[in-house]
Amino acid sequence: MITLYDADRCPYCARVRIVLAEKRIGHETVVVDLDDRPAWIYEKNPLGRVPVLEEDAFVLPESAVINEYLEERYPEPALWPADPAERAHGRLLVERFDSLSRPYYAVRRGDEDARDRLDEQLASLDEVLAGRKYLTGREFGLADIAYLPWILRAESNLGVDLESFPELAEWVERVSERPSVAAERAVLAAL
Ligand SMILES: N[C@@H](CCC(=O)N[C@@H](CS)C(=O)NCC(=O)O)C(=O)O
Repeated sequence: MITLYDADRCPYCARVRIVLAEKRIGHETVVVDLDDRPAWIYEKNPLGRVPVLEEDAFVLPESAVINEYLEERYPEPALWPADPAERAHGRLLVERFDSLSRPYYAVRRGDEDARDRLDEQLASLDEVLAGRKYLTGREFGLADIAYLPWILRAESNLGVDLESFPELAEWVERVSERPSVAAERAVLAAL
C-alpha cells in the first residue's frame, strides 16, 4: 500500500499527486497540517516537510526523487521520453527548477525586483515551449509536472497574467485537458 503525506496547498505535493493520477496508482492520503506539523512527520522526513511517500516499509521524501521512483517502479504510462537526449533535456529543466522557484518565492515575500526576475524565467520557459510541445519533449511528462504547480499558483496567487507568455498560456490550456491536471486545478480553486 502506498501512502502520500500531503498538503493541498503544497506545490511540491501537487507534483506527486499529478504523477499518482497519471499512472493511476492506488494510494491513501494523509493530510499534514503545515501550520501545526505533527511530531511524527520528522520520523518520516527529518526536514519535517511534505510530500513524503511511503510504500510498505519504504519511506521517501523529496518530490523530484519521489516522482523518479514512481516512474521506475510503475513505468506505465511512461512520463519520460524513450529518447535519451530528449529525456536529458527534460531532466535538465527539473535540475534547474530553482531558477523559477527562487524568484517565485521572492515575489511571494515581496522582495524588490523579484517580479522582473520571475518574468524573465517565465519568458525562458515560453521560449522552450516555442521549440517543443511540452517541457518534457514531444509528450507530457515529468518536466511539465515539475513546473506546472508553480505556474498555476503564479496565476492564482501572484497575479501573473500568462497573456504575456503565449506559449506558456497555450501549454497550460493543453495540459489542463488532462484529468490529472484538471483535478489539481480543482484542489487549487478550493483552497
Ligand atoms: N524539496 C522539497 C520541498 C518540500 C517543501 O518545501 N514542502 C513544504 C510545503 S510546500 C513544507 O513541507 N514546508 C514546511 C517546512 O519547510 O518546514 C520537495 O521537493 O519535496
